[in-house]
Amino acid sequence: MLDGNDNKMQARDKVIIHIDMDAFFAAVEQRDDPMLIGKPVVVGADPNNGKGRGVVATCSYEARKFGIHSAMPISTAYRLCPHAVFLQPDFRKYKQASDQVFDILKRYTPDIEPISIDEAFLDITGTFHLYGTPAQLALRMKEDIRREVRLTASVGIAPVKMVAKIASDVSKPDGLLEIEPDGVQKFLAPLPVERLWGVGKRSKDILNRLGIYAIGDILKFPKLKILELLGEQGLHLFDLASGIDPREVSVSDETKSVSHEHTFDMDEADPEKVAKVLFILSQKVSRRLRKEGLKGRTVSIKIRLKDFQTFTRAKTLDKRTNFVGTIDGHAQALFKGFYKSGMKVRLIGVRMSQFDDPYVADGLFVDPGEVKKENVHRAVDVLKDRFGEGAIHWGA
Ligand code: TTP
Ligand code: MG
Repeated sequence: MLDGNDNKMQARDKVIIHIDMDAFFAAVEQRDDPMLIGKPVVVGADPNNGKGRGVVATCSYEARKFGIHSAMPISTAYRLCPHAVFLQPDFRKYKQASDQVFDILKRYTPDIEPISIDEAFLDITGTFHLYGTPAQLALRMKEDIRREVRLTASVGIAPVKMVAKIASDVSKPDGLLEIEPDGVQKFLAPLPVERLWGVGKRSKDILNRLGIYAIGDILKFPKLKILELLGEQGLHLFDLASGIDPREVSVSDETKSVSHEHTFDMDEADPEKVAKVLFILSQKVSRRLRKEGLKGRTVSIKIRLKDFQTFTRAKTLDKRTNFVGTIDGHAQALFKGFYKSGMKVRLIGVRMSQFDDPYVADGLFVDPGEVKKENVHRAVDVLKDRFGEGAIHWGA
């Protein structure tokens, strides 16, 4: 039963972290080549003496002083600072650093929402006390990243996502800023309105015309007037300006996978038979990935034994794939590594995960061999769609 005090209890404040690596691609390049430290470094398309097409991916803080920024035409960047060091991106290196960083984040909470290759939200409400305070947790996390990955990150801590994100942004680079629940309004008030989520160029112009430049101005304005001019979004703005943002840190990693499993009619003691089933499952996973336009980087297998004990083994690849040979090759190797004589397998499964690398577009590395292989896979898919799974078999 609830006692009479319960209705006086406050909803518990969440503690949310937003973490974002500083000048990520450029920082990795500076880390790996000490000659680049302290210099303007621009990572992006080839500037080709100012005639290059394409854009800047990012640049070091030294290059930002010249006005260079992400998504700017590389020719403009060249004009602004011809003596900068221009480098073409090496995505594999960035992905590796990113994986290391995410592995560190996982030490501090399982509630992680990856946003991009260098950015994530963490809900540390239930774990920060293990490290003292939220700020102490954040400092340790930053220190782990500095020591193990040799990069700097900026961290914002706040009771809601939007404020945590703004806090990490304004503390950059190598920053740490905590906004406590009762300090949120004071923190937001002087910031320009376009800092609020959802305030783009159009809303900003409308607000500016009303004399609203700072977030604090919104709260002083008649609500009805804003509603009239901006509709529903106007009301939402009042909430955001007051620091109300109900969005939760959404941990969606598990849904981002494609898997197939098989339960044996009788527990299987013959590893050769299990291997055959693994191959069939790998084919199904491979095909489903292509159907959904996906490529995964982590192959895992699930093994349930006679006594219902369940195990997983995983391998993360250098490159994303949906090719059956690659998936099956790793699945088989994982199973071989796991199997011990006398085991009886009840269930076996194959899963592919880790699909998105927002900036690691496959189009950047068009390899004719891969294209050919891809076409063969598609042709087999078409036959199987038409004539059934058994219509055609992959050779060894
Ligand atoms: P950001 O975190 O936006 O930028 P950043 O880490 O380089 O710098 P900051 O210190 O301001 O956070 O993006 C992370 C990486 O994503 C960036 O290093 C390069 C890549 N990227 C692009 O390739 N194109 C883009 O337009 C942006 C914004 C980023
Ligand atoms: Mg960043």
